[in-house]
Amino acid sequence: MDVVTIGETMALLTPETTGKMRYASHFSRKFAGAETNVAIGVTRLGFQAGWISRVGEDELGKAMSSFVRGEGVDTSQVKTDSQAQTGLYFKELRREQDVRVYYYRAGSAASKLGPEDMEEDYIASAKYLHITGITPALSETCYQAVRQAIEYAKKHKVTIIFDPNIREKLWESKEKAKQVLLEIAAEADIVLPGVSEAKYLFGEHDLERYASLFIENGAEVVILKEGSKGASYFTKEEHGFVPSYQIDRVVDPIGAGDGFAAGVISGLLENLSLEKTIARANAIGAMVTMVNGDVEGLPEMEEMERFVQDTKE
Ligand code: KDG
Repeated sequence: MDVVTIGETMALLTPETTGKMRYASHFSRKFAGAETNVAIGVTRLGFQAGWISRVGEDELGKAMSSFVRGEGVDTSQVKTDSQAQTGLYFKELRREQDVRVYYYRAGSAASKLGPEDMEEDYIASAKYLHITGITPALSETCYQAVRQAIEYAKKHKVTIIFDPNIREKLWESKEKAKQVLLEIAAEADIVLPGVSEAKYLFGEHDLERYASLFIENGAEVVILKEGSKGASYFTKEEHGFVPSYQIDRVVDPIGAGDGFAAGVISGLLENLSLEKTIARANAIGAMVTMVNGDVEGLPEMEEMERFVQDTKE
């Protein structure tokens, strides 16, 4: 396995019309979750990804597992839970700059994930363990599952890549979110915060200071995402900024960060320089925003290369 990830995927319902969702009566049904968005992104680029999760023993759970498996992700570590349902989320596209997300996931099958669902050999077989800040927010057992996975990854020298993915609606308080996210960031080798997430975790600082705070906290590589501008990278030895690509219209921004993470993981798997890795990640993040759905815009390698050639930075 090139990368293993752990987390919840949900049925995603989006109104077929833009504007206030209260007036919508027709919805499209897709599937999405930050972790499978990344796993599918990596798989589409030609690498092997595995997903650890739980789904309900229901129609949505069955369709979701087949969808993720159909995309080529290994689902051998996905358990079916007869006691809990598959989670749902709605994405309301009010206007280009106003996209809202509503969760119906409390008590879902995936929130019952626990340390006993983490298979040591499976995690040890991966080159990268991808962790998001969403999974530990879902429940205490999910938090323990993440801790267990990190312990196995460290034992077997699997590189840990952490995307804070702060979802305030999932946390009981900002203090709790900060405490858990910084604790996990401290265990990670590579962290991928957005600038607003760095601000949430550390308060108002400049980019260099954010990077040194993450490095003092334990990370070796910090990639700070600056939205449509691009991203900066920092290690103890080097730093730089890589601009993103100019696109005419954003159709749906949700999932761009996961596309970015898939680009980072694939670049690192190919031993590209950080600069080339981030250029690829920027391209994939931009491409995801051009299509409705979290994973539908994720490119194959050749498509991504064509986009890079044809699009201005
Ligand atoms: O990054 C996109 C995710 O936020 C979306 O797919 C849904 O996983 C999701 C979540 O928990 O918000």
